[in-house]
Amino acid sequence: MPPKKRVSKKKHAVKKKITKGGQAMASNPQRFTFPKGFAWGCATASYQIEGAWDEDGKGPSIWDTFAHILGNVVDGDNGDIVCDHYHRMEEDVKLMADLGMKNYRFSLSWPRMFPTGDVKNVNMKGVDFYDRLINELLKNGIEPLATLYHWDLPQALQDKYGGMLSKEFVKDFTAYSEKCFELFGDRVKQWITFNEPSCICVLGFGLGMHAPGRANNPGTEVYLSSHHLLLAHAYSVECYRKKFQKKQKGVIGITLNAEWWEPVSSHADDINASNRAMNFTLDFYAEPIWGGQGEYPKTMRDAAGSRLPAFSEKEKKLINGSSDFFGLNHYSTRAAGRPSATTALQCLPREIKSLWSGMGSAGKFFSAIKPMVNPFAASYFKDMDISPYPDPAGTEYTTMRWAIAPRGFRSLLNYIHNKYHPKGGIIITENGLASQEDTKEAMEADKDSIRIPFFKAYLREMHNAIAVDGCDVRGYYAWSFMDNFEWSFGNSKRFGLVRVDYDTLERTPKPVAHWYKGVMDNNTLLV
Ligand code: PNW
Repeated sequence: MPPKKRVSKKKHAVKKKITKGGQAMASNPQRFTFPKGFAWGCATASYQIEGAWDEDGKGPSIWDTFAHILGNVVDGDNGDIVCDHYHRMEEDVKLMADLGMKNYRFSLSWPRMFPTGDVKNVNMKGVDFYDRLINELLKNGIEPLATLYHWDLPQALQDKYGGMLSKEFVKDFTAYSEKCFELFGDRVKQWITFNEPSCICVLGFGLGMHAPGRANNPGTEVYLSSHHLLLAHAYSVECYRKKFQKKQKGVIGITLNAEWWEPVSSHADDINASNRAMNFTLDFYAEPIWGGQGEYPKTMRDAAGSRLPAFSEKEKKLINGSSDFFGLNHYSTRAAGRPSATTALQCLPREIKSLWSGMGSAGKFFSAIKPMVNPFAASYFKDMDISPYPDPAGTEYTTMRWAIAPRGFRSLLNYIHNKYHPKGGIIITENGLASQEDTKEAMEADKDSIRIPFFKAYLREMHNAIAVDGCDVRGYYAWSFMDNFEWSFGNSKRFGLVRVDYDTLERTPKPVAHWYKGVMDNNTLLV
């Protein structure tokens, strides 16, 4: 059979399975109701939607710089305009309200408000934008959740001292966050310090796939940037708790990203490898905060030695317990196995293929692959010491090539609940998928045949985790409100509940948006 036909047959088969399942249950749908007060909503991030990258006094961010270098982003896309949310904010909030959003997670752009990163130099037009956004949300009955840092560091601080590689970053981030609490804390009652430390540090300082695009010292810089990030988080939380929390009555936490890692076989070495994968991705940041000791995981300290900085006794006390809830971004499940020459040879082609699809150019690709394959240089990847495999159940993949594996979501929630018992519960601050929609017509005709079943299946597993397993999950934010700039993949991956036409900037709700409204309105999933 020619390959083209094979692909379409496969796609068809998936659709059939899903439709059949949907129809079989449609006549007698099962209802899964979530706990009272469960927070439903959607999320975005400043650089991914705002555009207006150099307007009204905004300073450049490391993502402006990174995306402007040809070869860093697929198709040379960037965030200069993207969704133009900066100029269409009122219209977007209105659409959110129409689509039944009750909560909205957005991020504040540090360089829009403080162009040089220094809080002494404030750009009032930038502050005014977020003031208006927050007021508009509240006017429309939507509760704001603000992320202080979703990757757009002021370029000035990268130039001044290397950004997160310097301890100076800790002081500057804390000062910036304090200003935000002062400016918006009368209305914003939920704060997130950092979005996804692992993506920031591993992709930005290990693989060079994200700004600031460094991949030369993955054996030290991943650890150093992570260390400063965690300290900045801890000091910022201390500041909020000491100076604002009592009066403003809000909560503050951090969002970690994690895939669920399963062992590729029941062999003890493979089980150890999957545990190490969890340690190096999720626990790296979770253990210092929720592990009770303010320390990095032992496996990591053993593997990295002095390349992983240690917290002082004072810092341990500060970081331990420094989050009022556990923010979690989850997308997919993978498998880990013991490393060996044979498995490396088996696994590398797939890793290379998926890395390649996210790279703007061959040069970029080769610098990113180096830290993963160079057997001589110290690296975070070598310290982790696993062979990664695709999801063992071999299910379908999204257009990000991420496996659709809802059962992993339930396992991950259990892992976090049982290991950390986070006070304030777990809030899913992102979950969602990119699926292929080349035109508006194709998108409408397809009726979200991949997206709706994806959300149904993931929400069903979240419900299982809550109702059957007793996990304390308090909220869920779909990623994302609208199609946006997907980092090194540019505009090519569409994660939105709302479609954005990048030529006309027209917004069109996808079928999934109407379906999701039903879930939010009734606090109930019908399957
Ligand atoms: C998150 N991974 O990033 C970010 O918070 C969002 O800004 C982003 O648009 C969204 O997920 C979708 O990618 C991730 O490699 C980037 O597993 C990479 C991974 C996970 C999350």
